[in-house]
Amino acid sequence: MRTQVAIIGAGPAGLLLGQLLHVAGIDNVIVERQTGDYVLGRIRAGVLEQVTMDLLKKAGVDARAHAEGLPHHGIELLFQGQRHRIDMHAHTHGRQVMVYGQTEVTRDLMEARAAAGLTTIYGAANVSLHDFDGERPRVRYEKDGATHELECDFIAGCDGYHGVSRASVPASAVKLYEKVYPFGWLGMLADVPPVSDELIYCNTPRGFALCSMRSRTRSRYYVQVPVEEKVENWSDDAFWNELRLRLDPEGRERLVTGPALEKSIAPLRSFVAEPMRFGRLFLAGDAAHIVPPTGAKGLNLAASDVGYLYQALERFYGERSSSALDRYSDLCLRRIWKAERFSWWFTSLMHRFPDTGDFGQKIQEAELDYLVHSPAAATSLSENYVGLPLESF
Ligand code: FAS
Ligand code: PHB
Repeated sequence: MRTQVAIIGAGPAGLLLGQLLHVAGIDNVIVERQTGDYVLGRIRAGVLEQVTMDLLKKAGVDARAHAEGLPHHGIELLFQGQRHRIDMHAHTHGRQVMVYGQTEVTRDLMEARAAAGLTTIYGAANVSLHDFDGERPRVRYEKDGATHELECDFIAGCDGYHGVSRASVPASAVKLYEKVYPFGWLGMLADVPPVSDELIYCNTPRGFALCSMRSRTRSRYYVQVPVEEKVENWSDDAFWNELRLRLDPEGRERLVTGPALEKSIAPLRSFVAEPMRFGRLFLAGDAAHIVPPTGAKGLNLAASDVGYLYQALERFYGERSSSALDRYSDLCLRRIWKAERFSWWFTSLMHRFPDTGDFGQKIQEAELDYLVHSPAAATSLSENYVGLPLESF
């Protein structure tokens, strides 16, 4: 089989790239090791930046996000038992975020891809990448008891943190930066109305908590737990009781509980692989970087990588120019490192660390107090949270 761009991974990065390339008239095949249902079953992100919404529109898949998503103009910070609203819309002269689950983004992209009759190989085993340092890269995989080979011009490694793409690059050719946090997020998804109209980020003596949502009838909550914690140790009641202890009186009053649709623990890390291009292999999304979810950047960074990559490939096929491809990695990394900084800063501000101590707690509270009373500080948080603009090639 032959295609112009072989995409490894059918998560949001791979699917969005495939759709944008299709719209640009560039043939592509996606090779995914799981089933489509497995990919849809992973509960992850919930907040889309305007940059991501713009890319979904360009891909022709933003209709349901606009119809069912919730535009949000602000967030609340809860600390010392008090809630404070950050009016991000005002601080960014009208920008907003869209609350719409990654699962739904993935579903919309999968349906658009199927409707366009594009090829997605699900259940591909032992995927391997070959000759991406030359002019004729190839992807091999096993399916239905046979080994298949996909010839292509380029490979897009959209296969996440544990994927094969980054692992196929010689260790000497890539520099890794990593910070692992000493805690995780225990997440709960339930068909109960959200405790508030906007997201609430909580800094409490018991640790961080986040009140989020997927719709007006489906809520997503997180509590910080020790990194060694096991999800089987947490009954639904134990989760709801812990969340109550981290909420303010109004939140406790309004909290509606119910059975978990999904409950899982996500570890937190900051990670970047540099560069993101190796000959004719381009990394995008979690294959190249991970952020702690505090700043809601993971999915959005995957989208912006793909936004840059599709434009660069469109220039290559349209103008036979490699100039944008040559700048891909630098442009992505400038946006990635700003998002890494914001996500690290917001995580450091909102969580209890083993060495936070009394002095560290006072410093966190002083910074939070400064944030909610200084327009300059609130503007800085707001412009990073709603998403920094994409640069031009
Ligand atoms: P993904 O990991 O989503 O997709 C990679 C795809 O590649 C997968 O389908 C995988 O099966 C496939 N693959 C892997 N190896 C392969 C191989 N060898 N061959 C073929 N296919 C292969 N971000 C937020 O913004 N907010 C959040 O709250 C949030 N919560 C998260 C919770 C968890 C538990 C995790 C793991 C991540 C979370 N993220 C969150 C980040 C997450 O949303 C990612 O940023 C997003 O999924 C990135 O999308 P992709 O880069 O497509 O990677
Ligand atoms: C979510 O709804 O899953 C979510 C929202 C905001 C975050 C992290 C996760 O910062």
